[in-house]
Amino acid sequence: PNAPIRMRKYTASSLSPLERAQLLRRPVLKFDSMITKVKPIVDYVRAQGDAALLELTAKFDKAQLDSTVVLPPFAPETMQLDGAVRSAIDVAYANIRKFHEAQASTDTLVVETMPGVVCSRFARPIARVGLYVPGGTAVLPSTALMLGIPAQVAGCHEIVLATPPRPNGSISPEVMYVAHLVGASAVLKAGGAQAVAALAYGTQTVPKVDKIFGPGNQWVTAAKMLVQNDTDALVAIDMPAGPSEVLVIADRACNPAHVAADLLSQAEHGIDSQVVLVAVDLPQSILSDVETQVDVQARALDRVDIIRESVAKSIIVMVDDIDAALAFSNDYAPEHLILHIRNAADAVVGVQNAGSVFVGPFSPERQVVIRSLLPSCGDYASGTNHTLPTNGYARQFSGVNTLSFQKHITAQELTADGLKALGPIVATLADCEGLQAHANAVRIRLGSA
Ligand code: HSO
Ligand code: ZN
Repeated sequence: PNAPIRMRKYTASSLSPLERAQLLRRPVLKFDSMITKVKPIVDYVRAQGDAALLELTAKFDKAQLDSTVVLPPFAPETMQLDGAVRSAIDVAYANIRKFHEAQASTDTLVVETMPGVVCSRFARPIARVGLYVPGGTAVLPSTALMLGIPAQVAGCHEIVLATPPRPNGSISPEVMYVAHLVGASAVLKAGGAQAVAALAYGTQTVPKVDKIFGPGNQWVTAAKMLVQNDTDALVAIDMPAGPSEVLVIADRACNPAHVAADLLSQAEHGIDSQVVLVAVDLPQSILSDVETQVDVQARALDRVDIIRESVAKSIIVMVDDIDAALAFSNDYAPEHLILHIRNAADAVVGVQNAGSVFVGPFSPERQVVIRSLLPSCGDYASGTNHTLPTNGYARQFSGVNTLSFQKHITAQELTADGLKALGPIVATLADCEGLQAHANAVRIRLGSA
C-alpha cells in the first residue's frame, strides 16, 4: 500500500513497431468468454420474463422486489433531493439540453439531382429507447442526463431507463429526479445482462425497445453485443462501450498539478480504466512534478484503491514534438483528449480520432481567454455528451448525440419530364443486371413496355 502510485514510462522514438502497437491496446477485455457467461442470463430472461428478472435481481443486486417497473408520475418521496444537488442537476439539464437541441435534425433536405428528379431526406425519432444507467461503485445521475436528454429532444415516444436497484429495492433519488426531467415512460429496476435482455425482448411488464444506449460493465456490454446480433430481438445499440479513459498531451507550458488532476479524474472510474500522458519534450523536472502530483493527489482520494489499479495499467509516452504526440493520440483514439499545451487551439486541426477534446491552456501571447481544460466539466454539465467511444472506437464512432436517437428516411418525386430523362438510364442499368422486372416497372410507365 505504500508503493508509489506511478505510471510506466516509455520513449516513443525507441519503441519497436510491436511495442508501440502493444502500448496502443487497452487492458485486455475477453469478449468471447464474457459472451459465454452472459448468454444463459439473456436466454433465461427471454424465456421466463419477469420471474427471471426478479430472481436475478435478488441474486445480483440483493434486492427483493415485487415488480421491477416504476411508471410515471414518479412519487415525490422517491425524488427527494438536497437543494444544491437539485439546482446543479437543473443547470446541467439546461446546458446539455441546449447543446443537444441544436444537434437535432429538423429540416427536410431537398435536392433536385436532375431536372424533374427530386430527392429528399427527413428525420424521425427512434420510437422506443432503453437507457442503461450503471449502478455499482458510483451513482450516476449524470449518465441519466446524457442519455435521457437527447432521447427527449429527438422526440422518442417511449424512454425506458434501466438501472440496478439498491439492496432496499429503491433507486437513488438523483436518478429518479432525472428520469422525471427527461420524461421517462418507465424506470426499470434491474441491472446487468438481465436488464439488457429485458429491454431487448420485453417481458410481461417491461416494454421492448428498438435501441439500447449507455455504458456498463463487461456484462452489460457483452449482453448489448449479443442482443444486437439476434434478428429476433431486432434491436440496435449505441456503441460497444468500455472503461473510461483519457489521454493528456502536455508540454512545458503545462501545470503539473492540473495534468495530474485530469489524469486521476478518469482513473478513479474503475480498475479497468486507463490514462495516458503524452509528454512533449518535457524536461525531467516537470515530468517528475507530474509524477509526484499523481502520487500525492491520488493518496488523498477516497477511491485511491481503484486508482492504484488503474494507474498501474497506465502509461507515460515521451515524444519530441507535437506532431509525434498527435500521431500517438490519433493512433490511440482516446475517449477524452486533453491538450495541456501552448497554443492548444491550433493543435485541434491535427486531431483525427477522439471522443471529445478539451482545449487549453490559456495562451498569453494571443490574449485568448482562459479555456476550461476540465474533462470533469464535460462529464457533468457544460453541454457535451459524456457517453463517448472508448477502446479505440473513436476511429469510427461518434459519442452519443441527438442523431443517435433519430433515423433518416429518404424519398423521391419524379415529374413526367424527370421520368422521361431518367427512365431509359434506369432501364439500361436494370437490363445490365439482368433484372427484367425492374426494367419493366420503368418501361410500363414510359409507355414502351
Ligand atoms: N467519464 C465518464 C462519465 C462520467 N464521469 C460520469 C463522471 N460521471 C465517461 O466518459
Ligand atoms: Zn468521468
